[in-house]
Amino acid sequence: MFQQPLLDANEPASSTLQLPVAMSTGADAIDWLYYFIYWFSVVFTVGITAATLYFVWKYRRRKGVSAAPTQENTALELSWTVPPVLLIVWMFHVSYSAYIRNAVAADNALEIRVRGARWNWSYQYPDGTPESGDALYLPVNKPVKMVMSSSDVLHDYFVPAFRLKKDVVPGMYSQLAFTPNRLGEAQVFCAEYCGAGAGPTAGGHFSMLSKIKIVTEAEYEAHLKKIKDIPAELKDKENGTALWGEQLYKGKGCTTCHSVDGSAATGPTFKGVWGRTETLTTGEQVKVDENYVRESILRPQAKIVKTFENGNMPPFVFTEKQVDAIIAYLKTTK
Ligand code: HEC
Ligand SMILES: [Cu+2]
Repeated sequence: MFQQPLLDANEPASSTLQLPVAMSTGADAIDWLYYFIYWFSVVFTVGITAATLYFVWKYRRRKGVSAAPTQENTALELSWTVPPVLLIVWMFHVSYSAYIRNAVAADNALEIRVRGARWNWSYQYPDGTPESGDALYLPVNKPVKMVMSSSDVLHDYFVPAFRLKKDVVPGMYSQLAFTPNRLGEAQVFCAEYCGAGAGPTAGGHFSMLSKIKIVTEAEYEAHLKKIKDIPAELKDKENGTALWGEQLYKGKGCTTCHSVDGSAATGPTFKGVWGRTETLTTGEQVKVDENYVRESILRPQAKIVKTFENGNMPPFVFTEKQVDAIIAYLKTTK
């Protein structure tokens, strides 16, 4: 294994001029390569430009001097062909081994399901627990394998701190393997332009952000335990379930398509949604009740509300308790 010593977020950051702090084991090899190629390009660009300018000056047109015919020079030609080819073959070899190191997961890797949808990332832990916040928690120094898919269009999972980026493609799985080795937070972006929403509250490609929180094993276990249940601070409150539902509504990206103030967006407003009668694309009428909301969240394409045909709500993964909480919240958004 390519295990590196455990680094702490409080230690001086090892970010360089161009790259953010490296937080995974594969990152060092990538950084080395990046800077090698960078300086390689700098040296040759400067060298070739300087030589060109020098020769332009040296062999400029002068009165009474006529150009001598150029001759073949095998030694010179070999010298600018063979060494660069060898260098490039060697660079390919080094890059390919760094790539393979990041493409093959360890046997005991923690398997995380990642779903991309316009415009949020959602996660599922190995035991099936969906991540309810906007951040994935991972224990430090444990190999991770991400199995990624898209619910709608092409996305791209990009974690600069890990030096990793992989397309997330509808209709197939893609994978990422890494071992986070530094406590702290890694920013996640979508690196594939995946559209823009309509309406004032609508999001877009730019808002498809997420975080990976790298924590100790104990903190990871505690977090998993916590997200399966209603947050402790809401437990004893009278309207705790509805407040939890509100947290989920805000934390899971529902706000990008659903308002609670009646304003138009990609999806129907949640203002007065409970008990409302919706007309579906089939012409059928349905009353918004527990079963309808449940189905709308877990299988959004089953019943489509008329005039919202193009909204394309992605399916969400929630526990039963979380669905109950959202239902409780929607009863309150009058
Ligand atoms: C990408 C935009 C988008 C996101 C994000 C989204 N929805 Fe939707 N939602 C829609 C659209 C469009 C509809 C209407 C079409 C349909 O019924 O599928 C809809 C319909 C619904 C309905 C039925 C509402 C009604 O008036 O009939 C519910 C309930 C719902 N969404 C809940 C949620 C929840 C909860 C979330 C967050 C966990 C969420 N949605 C996130 C676009 C979205
Ligand atoms: Cu995207």
